Amino acid sequence: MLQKNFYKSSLTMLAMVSAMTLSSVAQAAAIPLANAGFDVDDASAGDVFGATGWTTFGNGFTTSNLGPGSSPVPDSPNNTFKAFGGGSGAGQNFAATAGDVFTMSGLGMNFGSDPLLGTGELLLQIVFRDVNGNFAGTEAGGNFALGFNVFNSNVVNASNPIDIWNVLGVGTAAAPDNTASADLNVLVLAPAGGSGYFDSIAASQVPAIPVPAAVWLFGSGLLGLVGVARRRKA
Ligand SMILES: [Ca+2]
Repeated sequence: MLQKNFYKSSLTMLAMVSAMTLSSVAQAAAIPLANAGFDVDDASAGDVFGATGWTTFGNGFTTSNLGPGSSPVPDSPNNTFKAFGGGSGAGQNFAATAGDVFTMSGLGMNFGSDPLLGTGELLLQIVFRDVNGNFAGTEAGGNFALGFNVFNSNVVNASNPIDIWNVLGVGTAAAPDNTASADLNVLVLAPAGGSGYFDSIAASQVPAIPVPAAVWLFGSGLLGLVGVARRRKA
């Protein structure tokens, strides 16, 4: 009877431990984006070039003119990032390994005073790079195929209502082989003119090889319990 109860409680404990292990495997780790809300770098009224923690390219700057769902923003400081023209934006780079799965989300707005024209659009983008900074991956299909090492979110374009915040998201962006890092970008592609705003960027990363240490600990714990059970039986 005692033996039976011991096995029972052992199994319950094992089930609990394995459930905890599994849940930690499934959990995506939030990426520690610097200045994710673009709220740093705007000392006072008006626009300030640059966005602390972000590498900016093309024409982009932080501004206090707009906040999510309101213009002008009532709860200062609640600054945003504005970009305009062809190929402008900002990005941050994080270490990554082949098989890592990234996600990215944020808010994007078509700006009413300088709206997107033609095929112009704004979006979020994840780009995987190798150790040399080139596009990662040597799988069949070459090194530059959208959806292979470059992942785009849904877009905001000229057909979107102006001055309305839209939720943008890149889901399930899996790093190809040879991946060493990932760029998380906010982008405005508007060669015909126009501008857009970004705010509240977030991202997550699920490692390719999930918590091997926890798995080993779980395995050795299992062996230990079996050993104890055997000794009790004898
Ligand atoms: Ca903000």
